[in-house]
Amino acid sequence: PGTRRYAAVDLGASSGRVVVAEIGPGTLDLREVHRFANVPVRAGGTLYWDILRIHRGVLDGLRAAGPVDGIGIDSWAVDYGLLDERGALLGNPVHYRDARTEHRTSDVPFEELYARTGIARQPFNTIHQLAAEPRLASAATLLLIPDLIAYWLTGEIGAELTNASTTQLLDARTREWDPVLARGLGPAAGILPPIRRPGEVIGPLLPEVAAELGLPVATRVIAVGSHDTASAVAGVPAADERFAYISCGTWSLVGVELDQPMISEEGRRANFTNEAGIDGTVRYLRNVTGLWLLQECIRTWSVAGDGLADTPATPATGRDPADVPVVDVPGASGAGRGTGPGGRVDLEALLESAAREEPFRSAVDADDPVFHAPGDMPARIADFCRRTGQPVPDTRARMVRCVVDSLALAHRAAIQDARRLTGQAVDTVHIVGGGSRNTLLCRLTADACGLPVVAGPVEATSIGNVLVQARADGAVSGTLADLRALIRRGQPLERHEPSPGAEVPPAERFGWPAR
Ligand code: ADP
Ligand code: LRH
Repeated sequence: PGTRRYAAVDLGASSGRVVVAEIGPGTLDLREVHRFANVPVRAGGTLYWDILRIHRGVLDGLRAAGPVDGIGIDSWAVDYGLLDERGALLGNPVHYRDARTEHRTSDVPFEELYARTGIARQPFNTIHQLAAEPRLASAATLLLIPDLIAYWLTGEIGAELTNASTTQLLDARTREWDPVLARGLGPAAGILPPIRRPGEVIGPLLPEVAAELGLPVATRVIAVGSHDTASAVAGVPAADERFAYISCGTWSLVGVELDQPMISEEGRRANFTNEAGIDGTVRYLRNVTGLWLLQECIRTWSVAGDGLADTPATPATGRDPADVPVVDVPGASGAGRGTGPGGRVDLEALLESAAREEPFRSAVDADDPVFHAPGDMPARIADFCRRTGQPVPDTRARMVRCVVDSLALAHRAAIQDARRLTGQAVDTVHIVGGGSRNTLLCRLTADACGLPVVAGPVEATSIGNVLVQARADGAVSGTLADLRALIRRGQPLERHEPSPGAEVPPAERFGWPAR
């Protein structure tokens, strides 16, 4: 029983990474071997993922990983590629932040969609994107992003369960495609591939891929929780069941883990979703607009250049950042540094100055749809504050403070709702993902919730990914709780107690309009 090695391919909306885990009896060691920016491209008025660039990043990462006992792939949810009948990709996958679903969504009433799937209302859910999809008539197969990468590696076709649940086409109870919703796709009903479950072997590498990567042909790709949030929640180092989690990156996915879907009118109104988790669990959570707000501020400031070092907060160049690619974020060595064309926006320095600003001077409703599309986020935040009679953040530090304060309020609201809707006791809030590095946000979330926050691991998603592979391969055994115990033992975690006497104002104080 020596050490076994597994590669996690984790594709986030802001960056992709390949992590190698060495797993021995009771030990888990991780090493990031490759990281690349995930930069969407606008062309002909549509916002696309640069899927071949992403695939090249995956191949480079797997080459750097060297021989492994398994490869698992996860990514952001809902987006897909379409294949023709010969297996060729029909154009670039469209980004879930593209505007096409503003004009066209599924005809099925939301109440019925929720009753069948348990999935919350999001205009970008796959079922809605398909209603706005012009390429459907030529498509033979739909593959979600991790399934598409797995297909290019192995030639095998399937739809991994956890990510399939985010399409809003899956029956929440049977965990198979909902036959009525699938028939609603009309002639395209047959494009949905068979469901595969986390832990199933997808297949060995195609010989030509193995040769290109310098890996043995027998190297297997194993299905994991291919929805990044499913792997992240599996990677939460919870000690018992009394926890809530925040998977905090581009989005904050805030909720609790359940054994069964909970489909209620109240949950529907509160926009809580029932996504499929590992081992039959349900991720009962709300999508909170997360560090996207900060990412877009930084991108805007990078576009604006150097003239705006600290004040004013809004760019003066007149260039619309929506037309400029998302900045190159984390390099393997400088994770978290927003380095734009000028490389001048330093996230950690900004957060330090934000921490010195007056708390809760102004705050925005992070989930307001005005913040969804790429664009000039500082201007939108300023406008929101102006419209709601709040002081407009007039320096970068104040703008960042406003974003972080707003996210802490949104975290509190979602955790309160999750507790109220499920009756689940919550003693600890776990924050995992890149946002667990944001000490200010972790601290304010602890204060707002009045609960201790355990921050880390940063790479919970990759950890959840490799542990599901390792268990399928026999290198570890046990329940999700056993896997979590392994994480707790080996990973650096930081605990933030709520500060004594901290007062976080109620959201009503900020005068937001009802949505
Ligand atoms: P995704 O998977 O959605 O691409 P990540 O989980 O990688 O997102 O999180 C990325 C975010 O984490 C960044 O946008 C940034 O706000 C935050 N982050 C990363 N590194 C740091 C850091 N050193 N300090 C503070 N925040 C950080
Ligand atoms: C986070 C995430 C989230 C989805 C969104 C589209 O990366 O997968 O769970 O809702 O991207």
